Amino acid sequence: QLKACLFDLDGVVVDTAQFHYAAWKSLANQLGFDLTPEQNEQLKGVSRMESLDIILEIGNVKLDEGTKQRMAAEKNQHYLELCQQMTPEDVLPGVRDFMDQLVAASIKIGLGSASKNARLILAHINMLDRFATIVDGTRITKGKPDPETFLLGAQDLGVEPTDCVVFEDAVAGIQAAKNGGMVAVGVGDPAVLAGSNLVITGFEDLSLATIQYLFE
Ligand code: B16
Ligand code: MG
Repeated sequence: QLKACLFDLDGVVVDTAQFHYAAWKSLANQLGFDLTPEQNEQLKGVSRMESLDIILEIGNVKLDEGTKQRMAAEKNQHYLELCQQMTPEDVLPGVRDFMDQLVAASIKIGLGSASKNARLILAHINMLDRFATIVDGTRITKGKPDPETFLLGAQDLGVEPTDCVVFEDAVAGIQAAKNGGMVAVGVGDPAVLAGSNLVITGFEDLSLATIQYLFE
């Protein structure tokens, strides 16, 4: 029975995925190679340092630990600069309406993000108080596809993982939800998000009944 919905942040609630991509791409370019949108899919939902490792592998570049820390910090600074322009209007279409349906049906709402910037982003879009719990990159020890992010969220909300739906735009996130025994709804391209119980292109016109149907 559906009791809680756990939302990923980047790429689900707000389109910060484009800013992450732009910041990583410019770092790759600086190192002398390109980062394609396909390669970028591997970075979604993955922590900052793990993302950097994947990028360095793509470019076949080896860096010492100190340089890696500096590059990650530079990427984050660039990312945050891009995020400065964000306002409540940048919340993806239909997200607020869908959450209103959840509230009306007494279904709990939580956030499950790998990002250490999650609270800052939520403040920009004025959504900090929409979530009964916020699990972000500062709270977890094992990133997606490990289920820790979402299991902590379910625990905070006092619900069983099997009573939760996870909304995710990342392959790693869908795997994390499945690994945690939750229903996984992909937000994006069905070809990329194989393994989801359902893939939606966005929240516009999504009715709660469609999600509840997944529990029958
Ligand atoms: P930060 P999500 C993830 O957020 C992003 O998808 C991923 O691209 C990013 O590397 C990760 O957060 C860490 O973000 O550098 O801000 O700590 O999709 O799990 O909400
Ligand atoms: Mg995401």
